[in-house]
Amino acid sequence: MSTSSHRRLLANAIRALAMDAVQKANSGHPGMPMGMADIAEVLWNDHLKHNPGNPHWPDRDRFVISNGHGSMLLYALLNLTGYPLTMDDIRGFRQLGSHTAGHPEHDLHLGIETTTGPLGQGLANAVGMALTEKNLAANFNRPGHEIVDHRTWVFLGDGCLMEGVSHEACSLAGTLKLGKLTAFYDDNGISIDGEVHGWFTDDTPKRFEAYGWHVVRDVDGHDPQAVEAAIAAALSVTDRPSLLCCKTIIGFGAPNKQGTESTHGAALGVDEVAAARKHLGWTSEPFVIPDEIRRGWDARARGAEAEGAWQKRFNAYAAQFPELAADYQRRVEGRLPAGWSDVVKAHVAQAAQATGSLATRQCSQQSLNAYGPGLPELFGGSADLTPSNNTNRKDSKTLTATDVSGNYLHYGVREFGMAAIMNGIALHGGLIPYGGTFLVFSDYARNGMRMSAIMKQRVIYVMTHDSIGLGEDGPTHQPVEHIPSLRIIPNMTLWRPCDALETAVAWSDAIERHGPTILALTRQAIPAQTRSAAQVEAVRRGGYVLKDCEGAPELILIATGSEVALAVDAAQVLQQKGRRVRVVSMPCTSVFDAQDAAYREQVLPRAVEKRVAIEAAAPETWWRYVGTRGAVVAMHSFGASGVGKDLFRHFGFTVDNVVSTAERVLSEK
Ligand SMILES: Cc1ncc(C[n+]2csc(CCOP(=O)(O)OP(=O)(O)O)c2C)c(N)n1
Ligand SMILES: [Mg+2]
Repeated sequence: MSTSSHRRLLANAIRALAMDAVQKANSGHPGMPMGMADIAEVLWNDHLKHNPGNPHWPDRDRFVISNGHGSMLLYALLNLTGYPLTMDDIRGFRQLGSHTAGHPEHDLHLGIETTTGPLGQGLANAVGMALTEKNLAANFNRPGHEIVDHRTWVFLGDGCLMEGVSHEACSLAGTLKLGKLTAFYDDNGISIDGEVHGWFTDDTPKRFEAYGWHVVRDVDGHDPQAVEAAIAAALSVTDRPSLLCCKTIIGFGAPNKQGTESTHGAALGVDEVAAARKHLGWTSEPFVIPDEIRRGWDARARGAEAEGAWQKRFNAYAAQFPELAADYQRRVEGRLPAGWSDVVKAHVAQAAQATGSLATRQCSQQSLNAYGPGLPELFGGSADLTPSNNTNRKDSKTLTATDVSGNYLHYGVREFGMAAIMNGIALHGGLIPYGGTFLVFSDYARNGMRMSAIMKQRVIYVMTHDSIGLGEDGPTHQPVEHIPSLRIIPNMTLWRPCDALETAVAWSDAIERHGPTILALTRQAIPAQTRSAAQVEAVRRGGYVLKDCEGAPELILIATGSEVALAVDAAQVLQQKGRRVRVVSMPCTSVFDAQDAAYREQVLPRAVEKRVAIEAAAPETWWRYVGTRGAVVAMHSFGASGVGKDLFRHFGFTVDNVVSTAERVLSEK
């Protein structure tokens, strides 16, 4: 334990680095790091369990800055405690190619746990991390062998609490009694527009108490002893998450600007930086940390010791429970079990035999039943649509506050919270999360889905009721623009399978992929297609020839999901009329795009310029496949309330319309 004045000195190192880096970049947010420095100093020096020498240590505490504009706080902490984040990295704050991006970008090698910046989501990520810890502990720990035993700490600001997602995530965290989650609220009374009392007057402590949290009020965030006491209180309450409401002064130490919004998101200015140096008694040059202060922060020896002690305990555990230990190691490293590819092969072979009609949401459930039992890390859930999304499987066991060992979470009606919590689960490691809702409500979840994509996390979105085909619920529930708009998110993989086989392949691809996947699935039954062995094999390429003609085709129909059968029927009519027509099923455009040029040319020969794409969604993403001489049978308006079959007819998804569209395309010069 250090004395108060020494502690202040240590905290001032964060303040100096933050104001200097922001000043050098002439861009960034000095206010939060300067305001939360004292809290961070106590947490990191006295409580955080981590090893700068190994940011991958699976039993490390997780630390998340949800008010991610305060990224310089994290970079300063990582540098000072001994992670391989150098002073050059800090000098390069916010510059292209540096590791010190404007907002933290997930980079575990440096100890950056998650990408934050969209306010509120870091808090939800932390909920997912704490939940995962609790679940893994319940499944892996044995009496006397607590090999999973770490905490999740999260910093957040007024903005995080104003955001609705904080409600979704924290309400669920309270219900699930995530006792090892501790949140530090930077209660500085300031957001960008000024003093928050004009737009944020919630009684935050009462709000969190109502969620079932343990709340410590009125902590002086600049008094290390008060912070210490608040943390001690949090540690003593094990059956509820804790919110420590810390009163701070934004920009603490900048004598003329502290306490005002002017410190939030702009460089302090040369004069104010100089004044702050004087005010804080900080005499070092920019980007120079005196040795004594560096020693005070250096956590490498302590970290190595902590991990070494854990490793010893883990070795004892492994000696007694070798299978559990091997499974734990496999899962935290994100490796699939031995024999996984055999499981996929068997299920795919079975799905290839499917006949008759089935909704792809039901096909999806069959795949879950095939893949789930051998994959204990497959962690399901739904935003209160389990019977509609068919996300439960025969080995599903509901996770509850009293039995957290389950592999299925009822997220409640919280689509955004579910997405952001799943990101936290995936980031933590040890579980592969999937969660269901209606595709139309991807809008609610969307920024969380985008964050999965930015961070390339293995999160699987099971999104059913994927078109007007859902029927009577009407236009509020019928996705139109969703499929194309989700397809264009970089790193996002969207599969829209047409039957059991394509669904089986889509699921295996999602589980194997390092990045997020959306499975767009039908509510209504659609017929199984028949395929040759080569075609079965080709599904994993994202697009393939499903029906071909004698000789070179003069026209190609391209379809996905529920429209594949329509394309097949239309092709048959066209063939009967003497036309040479090929049908391409394209369940996943991005996977198809990633195939080699020769394969793509084989499926969609450049010479065949007459093409018609058919998809019950907005047409935009198909023009690049059909070209200017092609056409798209698509949705050009919102849907309507009615029987699904009637809607397909009404909106032109009929054999007649596809045939006449194809004939028009063929007739055009
Ligand atoms: C979802 C989202 N909306 C808006 C922003 C832009 N923004 C960044 S910080 C901020 C104000 C945050 O206030 P507070 O959390 O109190 O931070 P402080 O100024 O106290 O550091 C806003 C609106 C954002 N990053 N994320
Ligand atoms: Mg604030």
